[in-house]
Amino acid sequence: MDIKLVQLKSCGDERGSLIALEEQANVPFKIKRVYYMFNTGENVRRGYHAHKTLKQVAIAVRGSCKFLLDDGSEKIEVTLNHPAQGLIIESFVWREMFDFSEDCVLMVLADQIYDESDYVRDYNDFLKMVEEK
Ligand code: T46
Repeated sequence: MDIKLVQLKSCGDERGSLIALEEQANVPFKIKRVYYMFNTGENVRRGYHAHKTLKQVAIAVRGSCKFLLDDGSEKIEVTLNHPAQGLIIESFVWREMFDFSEDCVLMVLADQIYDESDYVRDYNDFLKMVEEK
């Protein structure tokens, strides 16, 4: 599986750092939604789904967490631990997020508004859908 972990350009000076996210530039789609998760409890593992069409970019703007990405034939673990790293998550990739640091703020930019019907929450259904693609 091709893991797309992009390095986001940081504009730093003596005052600190700044990263700008721009649709169809360093974010490879039109941004329809932004959400972020924080205060994630110890040993929490979340996600456990794939999306039929949604594309996203995930950035740990503070702290760190891990992703398990699974395209149905390969599983890869990715650590996000820097605000200048953007993980592109394509559709039809099963994802689980875990090992959140106490201070982790995981921000996600998405190309669609929230739509429960886009989720595939059963792993066997996911495998079948990948096979039939
Ligand atoms: C994904 C991973 C990386 C909303 O009302 N609007 C939203 O935009 C989102 C994302 C969630 N919600 C509600 C639905 C649930 O009641 O927030 C609650 C938690 O969402 P969920 O259980 O889907 O969270 P995760 O961490 O399992 O998954 C989320 C995204 O839903 C998902 O698209 O790819 O983060």
